[in-house]
Amino acid sequence: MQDIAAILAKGLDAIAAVSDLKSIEAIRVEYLGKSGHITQLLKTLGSLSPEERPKFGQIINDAKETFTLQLQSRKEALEAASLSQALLAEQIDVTLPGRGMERGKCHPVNKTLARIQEWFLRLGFSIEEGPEIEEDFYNFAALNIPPHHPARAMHDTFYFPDGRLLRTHTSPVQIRAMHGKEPPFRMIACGAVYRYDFDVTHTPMFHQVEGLWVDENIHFGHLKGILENFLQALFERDLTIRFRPSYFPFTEPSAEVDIQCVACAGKGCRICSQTGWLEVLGCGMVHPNVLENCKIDSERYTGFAFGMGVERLTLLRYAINDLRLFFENDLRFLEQF
Ligand code: 2NM
Repeated sequence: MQDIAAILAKGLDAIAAVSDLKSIEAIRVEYLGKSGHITQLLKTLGSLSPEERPKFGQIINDAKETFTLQLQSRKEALEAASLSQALLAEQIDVTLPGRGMERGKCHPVNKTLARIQEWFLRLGFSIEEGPEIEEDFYNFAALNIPPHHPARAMHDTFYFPDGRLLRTHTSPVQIRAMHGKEPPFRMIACGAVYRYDFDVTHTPMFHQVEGLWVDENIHFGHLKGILENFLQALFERDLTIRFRPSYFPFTEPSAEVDIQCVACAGKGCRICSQTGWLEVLGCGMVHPNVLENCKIDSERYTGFAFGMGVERLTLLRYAINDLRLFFENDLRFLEQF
């Protein structure tokens, strides 16, 4: 009787003292396992007389039940404590304010593009769009660029296996807009163009705006007047402009347009390579072959056209010295416009 009471008392003390789930399992094994203290007590029953056996059997079973109940409730208490500790450790405060998204800004290239578009819209030009994946006819043939012209070489043009290509300029948009229709046409075509070219001053994708005015009696004077006014509005100053003879297959005559250097006002600096001039666009009178390719009567109609690179104009407008900044999308750069 004393043994039983002592074993039970010791067991209950051990349960009360335990503070983790691993130790509680060790105690269960120590008392209730195959050779545990209480299991051993039950095994002694066989050596008792038949008269004593039920009495001691009852007492040992009561002790076992008391022990088991205590063990179970202690285990549950420890499990509950460990769960609430885990929940506390993983607690997050869902009411805290978020880290906050940084606000986007209009890209400087888009700002320049918007400004160009507004100016030409005010003059009654329409804005035309077209596909970036083009056919040879619209990108080259219709523009009087013959099959073996160097501009078609693999080194300038991204070709698809089926012979289509990424447009190298936005003129195919204008060809599509004119083809088989009757002038007058007064439009600009804006968008991404692609050339196999990548260095400090060239990226394989950039943006162009090309303009076109076709009607009866359109002449070079209209071209000069429009472009001079446009460039003065874009750069917001009374710029001096010059036209230099040039060559494009799709215009005749052709010219390149320079503005007086915006950095040194024509005195000569690094930006203008000491010339005092910056080349900003190409232009000319639309070649009669181009009009005929669009089924337009080149005896009756004439027109002028021009093209410019939006990235280049943006560099000059904001005095940015590195083209790569446009493509990195670093907010510290973009936030400045
Ligand atoms: C330029 C320079 C000169 C041009 C020609 C045409 C079209 F479709 F009407 F023939 N669009 N744009 C043109 C003319 C583009 O970019 C430097």
